[in-house]
Amino acid sequence: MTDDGVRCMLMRGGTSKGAYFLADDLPGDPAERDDLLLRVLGSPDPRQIDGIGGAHPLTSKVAVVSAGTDPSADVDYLFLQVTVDEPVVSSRQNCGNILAGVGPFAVERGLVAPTGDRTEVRIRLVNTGGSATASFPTPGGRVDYRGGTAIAGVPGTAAAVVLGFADTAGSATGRLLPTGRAVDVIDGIEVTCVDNGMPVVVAAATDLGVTGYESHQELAEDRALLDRIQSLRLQAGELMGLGDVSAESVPKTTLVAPPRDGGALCTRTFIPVRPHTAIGVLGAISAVTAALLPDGVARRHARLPEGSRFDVEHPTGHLEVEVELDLSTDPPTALRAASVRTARKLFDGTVYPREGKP
Ligand code: NQM
Repeated sequence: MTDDGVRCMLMRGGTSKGAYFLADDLPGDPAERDDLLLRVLGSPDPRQIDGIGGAHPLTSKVAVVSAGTDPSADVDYLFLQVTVDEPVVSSRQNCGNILAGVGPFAVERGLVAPTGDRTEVRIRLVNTGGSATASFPTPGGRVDYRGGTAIAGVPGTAAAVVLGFADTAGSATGRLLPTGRAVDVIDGIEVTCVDNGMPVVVAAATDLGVTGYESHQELAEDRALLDRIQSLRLQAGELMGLGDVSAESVPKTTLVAPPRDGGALCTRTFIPVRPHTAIGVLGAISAVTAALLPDGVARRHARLPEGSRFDVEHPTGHLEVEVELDLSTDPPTALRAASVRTARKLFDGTVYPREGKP
């Protein structure tokens, strides 16, 4: 950090956008760092007008990257969710979309040396202790963001970033089934609380009076529905051992319905109360995990294919994830998960935080 500003790279990671920093470019003290990030992104303010945040949870994100502290990882990645309209910075969740930019950023900043036409970076997920690998093209020793891979919710195509995950179970709660059950009843509705990379409350859309095929906009305008989602997640937070989650970004809620476009499951996700325009990567992995539980709520609505690849339908298209569970253990054991994303460097430079208190 200099008196004038902070070195920062703005990147699109999957269907999200965030400010990427080297840990060394930020204050070491977490309270000072968070204060700075609120001023960089422009929070709290519904428009984030005086910062670089995009006025939506999907575009109010931060990645803090440093050299790996453990020999099993090339880099450490701390994800921070900056609340748009509250002075809150949370480290309580992972973000698989922002993760897609972490490997390319590590190469851009010289933390990791490229290894030929493709480079694989081993990433420790500092928030939850899990790990991931990201593989992406680096022809001639430079990250190449161009390519032919399309992901729903992002116009055009870009280079594939192949993500693999390990140790996802119980990311924020310590358990794949944080309540110890595949089904709980909250507000008279059956839900499945699951945490395979992301703590998620899964319920049938019809139990909340919607079809599950609404657009993101229709859901955003349904105040009564959003109030019910908030009530569900507040109670689920307690049951999942997360305590009072009123100011937290987790758990998310995913409403499910039978697929209607060739997928395995149709989803509408709330982060934590605003509707997601698509679905998060680890959110989708957790929703599929819920659908694989023989007694879970989502199973009744899913059309599960053979094998471990699942096409998750969401408001703007499809997200394919791979999920492997061992259902012969009690509770089931998460074996591995994977997905393909794209990422793009948008700008690299110096960001100037607003003065004063957030
Ligand atoms: O679940 C949004 C996103 C996410 C999280 C959120 C994500 C994931 O789409 O891995 O990527 O759940 O807040 O960026």
